[in-house]
Amino acid sequence: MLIIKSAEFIKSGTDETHYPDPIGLEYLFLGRSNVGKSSLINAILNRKSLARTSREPGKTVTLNFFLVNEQFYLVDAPGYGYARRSHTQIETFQKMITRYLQKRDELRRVFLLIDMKVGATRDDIEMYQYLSRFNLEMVIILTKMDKCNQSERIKNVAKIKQDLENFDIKMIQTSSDAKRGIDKILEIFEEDLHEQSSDHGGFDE
Ligand SMILES: Nc1nc2c(ncn2[C@@H]2O[C@H](COP(=O)(O)OP(=O)(O)OP(=O)(O)O)[C@@H](O)[C@H]2O)c(=O)[nH]1
Ligand SMILES: [Mg+2]
Repeated sequence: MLIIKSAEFIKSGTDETHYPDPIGLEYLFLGRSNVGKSSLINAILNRKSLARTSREPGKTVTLNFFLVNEQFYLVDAPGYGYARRSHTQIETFQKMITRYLQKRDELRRVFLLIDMKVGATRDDIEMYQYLSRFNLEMVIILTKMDKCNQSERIKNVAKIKQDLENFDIKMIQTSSDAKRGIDKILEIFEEDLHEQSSDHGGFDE
């Protein structure tokens, strides 16, 4: 499993003039406000509060770039579906994400987070459908699994698949609080890194 040797916040920004120089691999974390994006990034990186988290939704307002092992970036995004955002703020958010998805060639996967207890909201379904129009790999992360018992988990997974109208999609159940499912995400990074190095051939002497 991938070992996190270093993790640092590099910068935040809203458009390509602010993105850091690409390093080849990048992952975007998207999801409703309060779903647990920043908490998950901290759990992955094994850091208490590198990414800022809050009980108050709307904590993250820009794309925040975290450099990991000097090998890839994790990008924390603001949440959507936050009722107290104005129409203009929603539009700004949508433009920011669209631009990022169009401009950032290094984006390897989007992790779309859905609260396992709450299930897929209308906004989640719309975001999923929107992302499906891009040629990208998506992984659904179900968050806060500690809030569900075993039978709720089974029931809610089935319901979310049904709501997304996709029964084959890759879903990973996680809890940042209980540190569960994090290893599965680390495995994905490791596989991607491995694939990337074999793509480049073995003759770089
Ligand atoms: N029980 C439980 N609570 C969690 C978990 N992950 C996050 N939370 C809580 O959910 C709240 C929101 O977490 P954040 O990580 O700030 O959520 P976010 O998606 O980054 O929110 P925005 O930045 O507003 O979009 C906090 O109170 C967290 O403590 C989890 O795995 N289990
Ligand atoms: Mg956040």
